[in-house]
Amino acid sequence: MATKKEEVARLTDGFHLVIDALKLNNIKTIYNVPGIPITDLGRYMQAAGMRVLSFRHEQNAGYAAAIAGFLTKKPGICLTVSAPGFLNGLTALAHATTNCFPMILISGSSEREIVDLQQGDYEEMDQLAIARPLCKAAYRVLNAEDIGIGIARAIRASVSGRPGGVYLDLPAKLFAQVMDSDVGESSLVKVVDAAPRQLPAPDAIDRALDVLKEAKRPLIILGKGAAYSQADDAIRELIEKSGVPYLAMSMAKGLLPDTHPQSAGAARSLVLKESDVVMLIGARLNWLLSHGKGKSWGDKPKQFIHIDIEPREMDSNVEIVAPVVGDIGSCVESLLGGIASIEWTPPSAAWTKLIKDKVESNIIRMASRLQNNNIPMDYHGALGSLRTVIKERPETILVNEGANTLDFARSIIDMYQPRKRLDVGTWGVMGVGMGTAIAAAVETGNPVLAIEGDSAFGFSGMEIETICRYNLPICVVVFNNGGIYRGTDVNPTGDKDVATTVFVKEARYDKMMEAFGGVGVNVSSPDELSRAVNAAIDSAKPTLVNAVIDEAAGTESGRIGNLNPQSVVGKN
Ligand code: OXT
Ligand code: ADP
Ligand code: MG
Repeated sequence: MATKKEEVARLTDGFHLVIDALKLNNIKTIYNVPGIPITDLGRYMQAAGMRVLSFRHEQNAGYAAAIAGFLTKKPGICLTVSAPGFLNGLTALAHATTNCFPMILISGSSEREIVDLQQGDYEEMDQLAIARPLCKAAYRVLNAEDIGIGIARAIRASVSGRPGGVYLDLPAKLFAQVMDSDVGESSLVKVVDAAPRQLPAPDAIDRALDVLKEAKRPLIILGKGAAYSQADDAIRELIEKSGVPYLAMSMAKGLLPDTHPQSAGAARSLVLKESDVVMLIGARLNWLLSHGKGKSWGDKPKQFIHIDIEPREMDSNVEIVAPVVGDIGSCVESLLGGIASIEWTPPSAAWTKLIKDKVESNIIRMASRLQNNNIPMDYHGALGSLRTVIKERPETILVNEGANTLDFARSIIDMYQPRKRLDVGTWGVMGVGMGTAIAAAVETGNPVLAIEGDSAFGFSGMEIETICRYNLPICVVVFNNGGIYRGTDVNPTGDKDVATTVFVKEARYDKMMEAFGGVGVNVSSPDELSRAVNAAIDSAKPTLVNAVIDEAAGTESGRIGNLNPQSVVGKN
């Protein structure tokens, strides 16, 4: 007869089945905040050799998981406790879905029987119902023998087709369910070809090439879907073989170096207005591209060729004359094949010269402003020095959030390698900074430079303890202008409360980093800033540089002030 010990050794449970299912699918990094009912799950995961990174707030763990998904093409995993922890993670899940990043939010939950009768369980909440409208798919597993299938479904849903966020609900009871380990093992599923290639139809490729070759002023727009697809070589070849000028959306910068002769980045307004045919590769015609509305060159409305994996994206804002539905790698390869088989004429010299002249004049205009060594610094002086840091260290991952801090950095700092610029994404959300920086360091091992507005930093600032705890090679630069947008607003009533956009004057964010054993530096000139950041990257030590910026520099809402509604009755 088997002893009690031998009998237990033949058993597995919900905790271990979750771990085995994730490991079987090569998922080994978890971003989490521990607590009931998942504390032991985190412990067992760590004991099983997984990397379990604990954050100070689930939203930041969620943003980390979301960007891990973008960087790796595998779902980033965020693990939270029930109701409040789940809700904290939910913003990040919705952000992942909005940005088309694969992520799985796994939350423990309370007992179904009590939740459904609303009898007041510990952290009672119908989490599955709440998550469903905010993600691509939502599943709950009630029985341990379904854990393998549940995790397989979540993985496939997150990465196949248009990537996005998936919610997986694991009730507390599930973890302690016991079963024979052989049966448990055979219930696990290794997902085969989680994101199958989706080949475009040949006639869609022919149609796209017909439109493109007739263009007098063609333009290619690369979006973050193109960066995500990791079809870097094919995309470069398409741009160079076709000779078509291109514009990189923010997180697609660096797919080809921003200094590439065909980059129209520094002539953005011109090419958007003056082009007649635009080929979108992994970019949506949303607010960031004025919904595709606006002027075209010539008599006809602008024509769009749209490459995307999601068929419903076509015609979402304007007519798409040549939809190309498929994965970007396959679509771009097919276009290259098509170009090779026809007589391809590159765009006219008149068009490329028009762009080149505008690029050159904008670059010259900007260059003089970048040289200044003003104290206190303005955005150009400070970013001019950081632009050189990235030029000399192109493998550095740049994380960027804020309003002016974001908008100026996007145009001033050239990127040279793919997936090195990570920012606020489609929603323009503040608070992604520290979670993004942590995941970027963890997933790639590269140095990370996070350029943060002082308001933006505040949304996730406590995670600098996490950065120090894991000793990550992250240098955070806080652009400290004492406020949201600017630090100069005054309360019109003259009351003792400061204006709504103003923070404590002369705050020292560097001291926060010192409190956790990291390096804090206070700088007031571009030269000092450059020295501090280079030293931080060389040392690979967690560092926070408090960069004092003129509180009067910058504008309300950065470059999107036009989106602020105006009062018809005027100001008080
Ligand atoms: O073509 P033209 O001639 O026009 O020139 C363009 C380029 O061609 C040229 N350019 C170049 N010139 C020379 N050389 C080079 N290399 C070069 N490259 C480009 O430069 C110009 C500009 O180029 P750009 O930027 O490409 O073009 P443009 O026209 O600006 O692009 C349009 C957009 C829409 C694509 C672009 O503007 C964009 O991507 N915008 C994103 C904006 C965004 O997402 N903003 C964040 C949200 S703002 C607001 O919502 C904030 N909040 C509210 C809040 C949020 N967001 N979230 C949450 C959870 N709660 C609240 C808050 C609280 S921001 C904020 C905090 C702000 O305060 P901070 O202290 O953090 O920050 P500071 O403002 O710094 O104080
Ligand atoms: P940006 O903000 O940079 O303009 P968007 O987030 O608007 O980019 O667009 C990204 C698009 O890329 C989405 O419509 C998404 O469906 C698409 N996409 C993501 N991955 C792929 C892929 N591998 N193949 C094709 N399209 C993809
Ligand atoms: Mg600010």
